[in-house]
Amino acid sequence: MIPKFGNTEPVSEVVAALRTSGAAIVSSAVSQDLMEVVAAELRSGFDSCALTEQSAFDGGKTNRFNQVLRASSGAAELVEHDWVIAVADEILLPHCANYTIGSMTAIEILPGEDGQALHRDDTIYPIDLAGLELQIGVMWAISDFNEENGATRVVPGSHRYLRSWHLPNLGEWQSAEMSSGSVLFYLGSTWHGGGANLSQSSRIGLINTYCLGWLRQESNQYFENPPHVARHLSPSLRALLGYTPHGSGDDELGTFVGECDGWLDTPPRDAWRDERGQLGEESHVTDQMGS
Ligand SMILES: O=C(O)CCC(=O)C(=O)O
Ligand SMILES: [Fe+2]
Repeated sequence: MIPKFGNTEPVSEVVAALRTSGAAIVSSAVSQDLMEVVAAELRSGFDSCALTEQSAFDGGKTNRFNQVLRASSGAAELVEHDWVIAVADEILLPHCANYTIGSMTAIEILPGEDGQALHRDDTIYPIDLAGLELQIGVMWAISDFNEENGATRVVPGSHRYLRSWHLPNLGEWQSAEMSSGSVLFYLGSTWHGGGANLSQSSRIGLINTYCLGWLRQESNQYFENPPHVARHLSPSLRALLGYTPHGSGDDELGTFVGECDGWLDTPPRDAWRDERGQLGEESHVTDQMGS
């Protein structure tokens, strides 16, 4: 089963389940009212897709688009929701000073769509190390998700198989059934895919991925959310998009000197101002030797 939690349960239990099963659901993390707002904001984006950008992987009866923050201010609440930040902190911060959004994708699976090929999202990165998660996926149920309408299929425990090793049993997938306003967390290494929609109505979700801050983002967030868009967003959201450096001092990555709306010279959260990796000085060595 995909472990499922109420929205008042401790984050630590959700994170423990996510580490063990590779996926976990938090029910009713936000109100249905918010989801109705987001659904209305995304509508014209879905309609203008008109199934134009399809591939075998993306499906022939699925509308998808990025640039979600331009379409929906409600989505900004989802992207930096307390639950998401709490879970992402636990999974990603052990391996980076700060993390960023890898991609934001609004997905509408229409009636008649087939099941998507099961896959891992982290195969975009040419590395696979046991215990090192490169990214997490966060799927918000904008409509209700159930097996009939194409709820995301997840293979519990499949994150434990290295790519170079052997395949988990992909037949063991389970549907991430959840009500509108709920959220599915899954690891980048967890096998999953969109479900077949056998119902008469569409299944609508928003997947945001969050990756280690020293990795290249899956979608270019600076083009998706250029400075004139980013400047209207909160500092924490701008930081999540990458409008702040990773690390500090001589080890900053993605640094920028100049004028840019939205840029933050210093990451807005204490936890993100990390001194790890600073060049050592002789005094550090002698201090450690107790002299
Ligand atoms: O739509 C879904 O439920 C999953 C989509 C997905 O996993 C993907 O496009 O990478
Ligand atoms: Fe995926």
